[in-house]
Amino acid sequence: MILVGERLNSTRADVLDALRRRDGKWLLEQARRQEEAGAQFIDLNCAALLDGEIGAVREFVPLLCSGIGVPLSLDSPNALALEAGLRLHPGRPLLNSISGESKKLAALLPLVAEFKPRVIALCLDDAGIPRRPEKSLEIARRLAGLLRDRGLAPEDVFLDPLVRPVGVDPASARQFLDALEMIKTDLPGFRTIAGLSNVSFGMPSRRLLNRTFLVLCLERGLDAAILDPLDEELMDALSSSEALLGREGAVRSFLQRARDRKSPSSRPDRS
Ligand code: THG
Repeated sequence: MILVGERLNSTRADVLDALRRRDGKWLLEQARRQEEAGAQFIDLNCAALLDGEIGAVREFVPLLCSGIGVPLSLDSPNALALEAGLRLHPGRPLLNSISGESKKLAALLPLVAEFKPRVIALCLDDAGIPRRPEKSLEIARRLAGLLRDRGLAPEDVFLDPLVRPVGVDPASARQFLDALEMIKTDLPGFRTIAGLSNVSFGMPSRRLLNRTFLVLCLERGLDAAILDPLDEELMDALSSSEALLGREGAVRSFLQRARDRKSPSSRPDRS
């Protein structure tokens, strides 16, 4: 499972505060902790700063990139903020996100062709987030084709079927899982991703719902997740599910996790 650390999101009060204070030290520390916990990308969303977003991207993308060993996931609804991030990011970030909306495609496809980032493609279009899994697949196919035509390899494309809150529509998680399975079957080689916590908006026991949803997604073959890697119960659910599903290297990782828990300060050596 490819993990995208979600903590540096300006919807969180502590992150918004740090961005406003221009506290690069705090932001970098959050990024490092997520990398240490296993995140392969660090999501950075500064959108809640509104007019200040692009300035924050220009300041913190270089700072974070110089202090961590993994690329960023540039997360914004604003194409200009994404472009600012792409221009300043060394190596290949994850562009979060493009979608089937015509305005997004017009603004972002040229940037994809120019920078060749890895890309999260949201399965929604000008009509919104589909309810029917067949419609999600249709959008996924179209986006997969457009991104391939811009020079991306399938493994650089993360298709996100977008889960809606289960409190709004009890069928939403099931529809997401069905869309996920159809995409996995129809578009082999492409990757799939989920932002788990959308499923639990407005509900109690959100972390329980999020981690149970992760297990269901794993069973259908989910490749990547945007999550909080510092959530130990979530990471336990991930580790045990991957071991039980026989994913490559997962039993060994599960055993390592159990050993680390017993002796958190002294990691056993490999002899
Ligand atoms: N798909 C893609 N990108 C995404 C999402 C997605 N980016 C944003 C979001 N969904 C995933 N990221 C986050 C980041 C932080 C939080 C949730 C999702 C978070 N939420 C707090 C909580 O759940 O308790 C509430 C925020 C607060 O502190 O007020 O921290 O689906 N491609």
